[in-house]
Amino acid sequence: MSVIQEIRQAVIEGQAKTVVPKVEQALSEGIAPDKILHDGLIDAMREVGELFEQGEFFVPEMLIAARAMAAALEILKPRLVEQGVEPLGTIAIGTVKGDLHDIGKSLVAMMLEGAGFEIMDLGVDVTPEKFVEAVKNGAQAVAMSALLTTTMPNMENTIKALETADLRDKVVVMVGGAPVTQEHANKIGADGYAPDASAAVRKAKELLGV
Ligand code: B12
Repeated sequence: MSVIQEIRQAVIEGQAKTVVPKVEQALSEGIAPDKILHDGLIDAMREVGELFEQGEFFVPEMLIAARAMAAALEILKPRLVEQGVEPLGTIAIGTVKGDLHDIGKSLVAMMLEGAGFEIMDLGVDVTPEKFVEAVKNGAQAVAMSALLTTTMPNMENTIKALETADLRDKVVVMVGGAPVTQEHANKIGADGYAPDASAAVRKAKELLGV
């Protein structure tokens, strides 16, 4: 089994103690951090989602897999985030109200930071009011993540709250997360959508003109 496959397997089994030295090993073997991320970690979470759907995994298994992934991300973060000199702009990012999934959101935040943006990480379960507050505090863009079909409407609610606060035309709104699509972004009046963290960086640069 290759070290990438071992990493993938350890995340699926939720073995944080195995995954950490394996990621270190992969890095010392010269494997690119984004290969470890995509082929090892992200692919493992996709598999975990499938196992959950098939009724083979339950919430506790998803949770320990997520913890193993988070431990691995801690090691990869310095390798993925290269310090930009001048901040390109400030982006407030969060997972919408009612939704506690934070891995994808944190990954997008990490990559945006690496590309030179200043990040206000609002965390998970973020109310429309908190996003509005962040814009009042200087964010030029709002990036919302949702992983549940039941919380996707809170993206639209946040956009409405920005309109009510008379801030909608002062801020760029980006959305993403596994169930979110370009069509959905268009429907709710977001400015942009991206399917993954690297595409999110490209989209943020395009929308902010930097
Ligand atoms: C890990 C996980 C959990 C963990 C979360 C731990 C954590 N700290 O995040 C725990 C166990 C807590 C959990 C709980 C639940 N979960 Co869950 N979970 C997952 C799982 C397996 C992986 C999610 C993940 O981290 N993926 C890896 C990351 C890297 O991918 P990502 O989030 O999609 O992010 C990428 C892109 O989408 C994009 N992106 C993400 N955000 C943004 C934002 C912007 C602005 C942009 C541009 C791009 C972008 O870039 C990211 C990086 O490439 C998914 C399955 C799946 N395939 O998605 C289910 C899944 C999302 N969960 C699901 C469910 C049902 C639940 C629960 C309701 C289960 C329950 N009965 O309690 C609860 C809900 C809790 C809540 N209120 O939020 C369902 C949702 C079904 C649906 N249609 O709504 C899924 C799809 C599983 C399934 N197949 O049924 N879950």
